[in-house]
Amino acid sequence: MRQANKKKILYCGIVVITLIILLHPDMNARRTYEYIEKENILNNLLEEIAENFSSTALIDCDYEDVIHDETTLSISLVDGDLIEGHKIREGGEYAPSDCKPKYSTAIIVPYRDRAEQLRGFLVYMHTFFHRQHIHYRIFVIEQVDSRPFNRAKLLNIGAVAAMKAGYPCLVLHDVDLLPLKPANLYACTERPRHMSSSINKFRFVLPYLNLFGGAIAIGSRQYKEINGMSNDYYGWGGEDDDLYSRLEAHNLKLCRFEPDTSRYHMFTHRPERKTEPRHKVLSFSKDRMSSDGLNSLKYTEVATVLHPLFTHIMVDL
Ligand code: BGN
Repeated sequence: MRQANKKKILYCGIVVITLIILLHPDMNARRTYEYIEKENILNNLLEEIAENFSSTALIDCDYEDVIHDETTLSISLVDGDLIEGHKIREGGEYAPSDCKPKYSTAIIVPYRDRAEQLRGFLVYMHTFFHRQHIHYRIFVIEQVDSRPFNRAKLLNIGAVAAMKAGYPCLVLHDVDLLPLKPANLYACTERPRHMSSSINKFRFVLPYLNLFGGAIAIGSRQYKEINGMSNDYYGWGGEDDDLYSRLEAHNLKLCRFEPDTSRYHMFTHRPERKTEPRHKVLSFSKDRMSSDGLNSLKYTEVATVLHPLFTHIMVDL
């Protein structure tokens, strides 16, 4: 075969393969995943306030303005301080005083050994929440033992504390993620919601359709129904996929907001070491879910401290 013909065949091959990759349905699905349209967001929210919480305000808070807020916050807020007179109560709880909030949300953050990131996260998040008119409290659950990090078990511990405090809605949130759009309302939808579907680290593209990690919102009742998360994932990865399979087993379909509203900034850090056992644990996910989770949660609470900006629960797993 002549050299020129060979080149032509090679060239056509590359074009065909590129087209197959680009036109593959999953590729498009990731870029244009199904989401709740803006005008339907408020109808989809679970309107429920924490037990024991009452507001003296006379008018209800308005959330139309929040979901139509086009602002993008600057991540440089992490280097600043909170405004004076911010009215955050000890333990990191806040509610607007000039209107009656319709939503109470517990933000649960698993944590170890990232003091500077946590400081930036707290300042940023409290500033962010003040634009949302919700009642919320930030719980930071710190693993104090030296075993590999167990994100899901820490989230279970936080969920138990938040439910005890009467919160009907849980947001499970990584400390290295910052929501960029105040329109991304931190309230629970009727279906569990994957909030961080558009992260700078993944070039603002959803890596795969069943991803259910980073920042998610789930009603306390639903979290109980699926027996929370698995306690068996030590080290990086898999625990969020396990959570997704629990939703699937309970016929709970996830939902998302549109990509532009769901934009997040992820702080860069050394990649965590990926652990091999996660593949095996994940393959038995559905067999274990009724006996591994909230109903088998065992740990030692070392201390709980109410800081000005957060509730700090220290645990030995
Ligand atoms: C996946 C991880 C998730 C992680 C996403 C995004 C696993 C399971 C392998 C059996 N899943 O690959 O935990 O959130 O990447 O980083 O590792």
